[in-house]
Amino acid sequence: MIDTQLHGDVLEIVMNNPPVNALGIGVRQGLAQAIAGAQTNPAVKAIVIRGGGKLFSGGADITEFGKPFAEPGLPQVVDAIEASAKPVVAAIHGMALGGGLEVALGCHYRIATPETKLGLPEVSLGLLPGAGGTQRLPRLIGVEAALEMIVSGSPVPAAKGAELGLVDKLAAQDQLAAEAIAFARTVDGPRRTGDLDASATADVFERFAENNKRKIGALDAPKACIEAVKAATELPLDQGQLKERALFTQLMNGDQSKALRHVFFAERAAAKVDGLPKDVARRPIAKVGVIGAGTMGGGISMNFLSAGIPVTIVEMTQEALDKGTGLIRKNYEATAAKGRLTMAQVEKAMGLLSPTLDFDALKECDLIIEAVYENMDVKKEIFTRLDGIAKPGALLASNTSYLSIDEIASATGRPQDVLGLHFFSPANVMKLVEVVRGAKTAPDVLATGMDIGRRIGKVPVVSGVCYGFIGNRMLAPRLNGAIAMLVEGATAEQVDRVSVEFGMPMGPLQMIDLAGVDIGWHRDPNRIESVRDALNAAGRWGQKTGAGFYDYDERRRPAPSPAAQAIIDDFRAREGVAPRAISEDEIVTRTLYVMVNEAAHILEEGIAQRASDIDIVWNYGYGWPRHKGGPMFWADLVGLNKIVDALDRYRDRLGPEFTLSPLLARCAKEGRPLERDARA
Ligand code: 3H9
Repeated sequence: MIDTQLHGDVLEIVMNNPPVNALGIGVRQGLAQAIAGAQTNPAVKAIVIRGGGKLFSGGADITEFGKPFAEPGLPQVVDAIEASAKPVVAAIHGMALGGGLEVALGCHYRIATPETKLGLPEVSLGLLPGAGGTQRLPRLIGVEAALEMIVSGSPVPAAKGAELGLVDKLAAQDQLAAEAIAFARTVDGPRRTGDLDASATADVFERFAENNKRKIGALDAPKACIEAVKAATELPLDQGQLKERALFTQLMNGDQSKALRHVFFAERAAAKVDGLPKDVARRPIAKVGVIGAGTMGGGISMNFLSAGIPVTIVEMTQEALDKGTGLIRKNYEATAAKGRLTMAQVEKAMGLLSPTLDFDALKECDLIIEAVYENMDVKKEIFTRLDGIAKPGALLASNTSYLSIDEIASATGRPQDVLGLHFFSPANVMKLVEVVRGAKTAPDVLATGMDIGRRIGKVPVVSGVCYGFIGNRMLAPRLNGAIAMLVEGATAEQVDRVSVEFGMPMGPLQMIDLAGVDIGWHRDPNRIESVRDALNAAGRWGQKTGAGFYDYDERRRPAPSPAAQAIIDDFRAREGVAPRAISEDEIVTRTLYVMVNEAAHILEEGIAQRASDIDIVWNYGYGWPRHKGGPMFWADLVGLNKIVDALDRYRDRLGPEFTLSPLLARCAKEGRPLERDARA
């Protein structure tokens, strides 16, 4: 894992631990031995450390976390590097992240290629830099810049690193090793971490915490990062490192970091498709067609346009086409107004869009995505038509949120080319795409669907065919439970508060207001069979009409609605339901535990490949708080017995469609987590 080579009087130490040169025990031992050996070798005058392959290092080996650490630990290795009596130069390319950057900070000098990114992203794993990073970085670049890097976790490019004093010299990629060796010969001996200028730091921590209050919220790691950097201003290096270590260990053992580490690996696992050979050939996608220029069709198109892929968008009427195209432009211009795009980029994206009323124009496309309203007959008609137009081998995708991909595919003579690509609203923003694998979807079609998702910056997750796929199928019992509790006596604010306090971006009723109370409504104002019917009949269709379960102001901020409450009270009275007090326990059961139960059904039926995929769906499609892992991870944390007991307790209120998942019951009984191997 460590290769060494003597170039005259300079020892080159190369970390070789593909794919990211993680600093696992083998690398740590190798580094420690090489540094120690260099001290006693009179032929060595200076040392260069670099990474083999595509980067310097992606940091500590995260797979070792949560287990007992093997010696030497990374802090010891970094201390040994800094203590070297012979100058040590880090030659950095690609990335130096987390422990990787901490190794570089232990080195006396740093030389990097201009493309390099340097960062301490530990905070996104619910941790802090635990190998001296919180103590050395502020001493090197100042407290404010260090706080920013450590608490945001965002890497900086090498040029910025040079401005900050983090990088001493830039060198082109093909010159890096040679320049680092030459540089090592010229430096003035070891240069160790200096003292911190504490004079300018009086109120910086309070100000920083205040300015970032919203981002930090309930997260433990950013708070601990601030505390650790503060310690750098108060304590000598060795004592500061002890404080850092204590905070690191505390975070490592906490549930938030466990959850965030789970999400890190879950996201990577989701990219892997069961039963699909890794090397299956992909079909080339150079041109995309989108059918329907409504909100979804427009948002979907933007993803491809932004990635530089031309899109032909088809509508039925010129009016709808103009409206849709106008909305795409408006969205791009709004992003430009916020400074996140230049107008040249807007024009470039719009230049790749070909709006047309001519369905035949789709014959050029390698991937065609249907994004019309949810009606099976309409979708089948479109796919039959597509079958006659699309070129051989084109991927035919539906953005349906609920309907059967198999039935849609049956309308074509090429069901092997058909799949679901289910985007989440707003489709240009939300990262999730459910890639729906039909019974006949060909392996290369599925693999291409996953690839194209990643190419446009999404997180694709495979789902089997069922009503609502993974995400929306779990949403149904959550929304039904929320509405039923209103009829039984809860208020909308009471129900939604539980989810918001949990960390979701909004509660279930706020979500219905956002999506539209009228979705799926029969449109007969005299037929009032549910609270939704009653609200719809009164014109309360949600945010778009300024009124739904809540009242909305012009900036779409919700306020409790006496009018909605009166409609609910009236409906309750008509149904002869006596209102009762609804406890928080019941709200949790009927809005969260029911989702876990539905997810267990989904897992058991093989609709989701693995429990962690379900977590990713809820993280990226619905804003489940990452520091709570995802519904399945969270369920294991809460305790499956507790969930099953609660579901049993409220079983008579969960509706006739409720059935306890046998998998959930079994895992609870056997004390087995849902998360691992749950279908075995
Ligand atoms: C830390 O350093 C703590 C220290 O302060 C203190 C210690 C005492 N470890 O993402 P990819 C795997 S905390 C183990 O697809 P890319 C990954 O699971 C660490 N494994 O590649 C995947 O495996 P598989 C701070 C790791 O090119 C494979 O490598 N560092 C690690 O798209 C390829 O990964 C970070 O938070 C790791 N550190 O992106 C950086 N990193 O193929 C974490 C990756 O089996 N890493 N793997 O699915 C990243 O952000 C990205 O991997 C990176 C490359 C940007 C480096």
